[in-house]
Amino acid sequence: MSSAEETKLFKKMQKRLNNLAKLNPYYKDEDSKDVAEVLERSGFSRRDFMKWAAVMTAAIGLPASFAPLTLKAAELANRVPVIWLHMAECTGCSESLLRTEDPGIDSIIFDLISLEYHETVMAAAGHQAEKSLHDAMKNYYGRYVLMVEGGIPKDEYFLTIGAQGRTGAQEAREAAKGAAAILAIGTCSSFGGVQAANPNPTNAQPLSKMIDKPVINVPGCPPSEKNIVGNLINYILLGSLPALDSFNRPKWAYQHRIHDLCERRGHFDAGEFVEHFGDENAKNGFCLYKVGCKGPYTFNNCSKLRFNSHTNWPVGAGHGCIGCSEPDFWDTMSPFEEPLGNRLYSTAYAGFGADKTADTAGIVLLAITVIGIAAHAVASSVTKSK
Ligand code: FSX
Ligand code: SF4
Ligand code: F3S
Repeated sequence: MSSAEETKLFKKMQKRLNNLAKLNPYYKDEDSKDVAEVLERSGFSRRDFMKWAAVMTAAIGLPASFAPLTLKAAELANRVPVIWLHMAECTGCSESLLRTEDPGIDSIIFDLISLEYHETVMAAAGHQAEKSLHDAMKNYYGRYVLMVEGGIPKDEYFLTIGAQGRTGAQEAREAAKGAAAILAIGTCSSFGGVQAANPNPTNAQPLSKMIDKPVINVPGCPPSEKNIVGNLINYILLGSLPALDSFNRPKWAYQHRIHDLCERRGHFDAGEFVEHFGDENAKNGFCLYKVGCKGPYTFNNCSKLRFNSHTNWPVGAGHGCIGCSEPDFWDTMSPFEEPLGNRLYSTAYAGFGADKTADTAGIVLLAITVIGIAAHAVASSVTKSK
């Protein structure tokens, strides 16, 4: 971004935040009125909040000078009503965000925003819950952010919700109508996920194939709390879609490969691999490629931002990346503890389908990468054993 573009964007965001500030906050009770105050009560100082804003600003790809805007956006998060729907999934995406043992600033902000409907965390149940969903859709028509977790069975009777026997697909379509922005949270909602894995008995589909409005995909099984909250903050700041990749994933989070920023990368380059889980090389933190790491073919920021308030991430914990933010990863990336290069590329990537012509170039590149990486692993073991 040139400095003139930066100034223009800064002013645009500032204007949007000023307009949001004029709206009445939606809050659950008097105690949760002021985000900054609640954070302080939870043991976070203003300085922690500012540090969080600096990290989030960098994470969403904005210059450091935008940190005060990120801070303001978090404070104004309760001006944007959110409806979160559950479809076919394991609730891991909600867990990722809300159930950390030691809730970080991300979880607290999310908990404080106007979460008008979220089956897992709302107090209401049954008819009362259904009523709050329909009231929220009516009262905030055209203004709410819709977040959907889970794949949606196209054979609709496989997912019925509530007393009226409505289907998940009906609910998603209806909620999408009045949404100002729509986020598919998790790989299930973004690409179908585990229930869409071969043979996909319920004919589960991504949200984007079940509604006719643009969807921002936030994949990961589950996505990190930073990617969930970061997308919300980004929307509050921008009020429009962020730059997306060919799978409609925000570029700020999904433009780099896991492999490119991995802490074990030096071992990969040096040809130092874990051969079996638990061996000496594993204890030395060597590269996990030969025990199945799919980091070279997976685009996400886990290696940089980690999970649970930056505590750790799969590769840090000693297991390879399983490619959970890529389309059809259950079929294309498994078996998860074997290198992809051991199998024929054509079998491994058959699942991407012929309709993805726009991504053919990427897939060809991926094929070359698979071959290149497998060759590197073999060559380096030969050199080592010599
Ligand atoms: Fe689970 Fe969410 Fe995976 Fe899916 O996560 S963690 S199966 S992406 O929809 O609940
Ligand atoms: Fe890291 Fe996996 Fe790449 Fe090895 S193959 S450097 S463990 S991402
Ligand atoms: Fe998923 Fe790989 Fe990150 S398995 S959580 S994309 S390290």
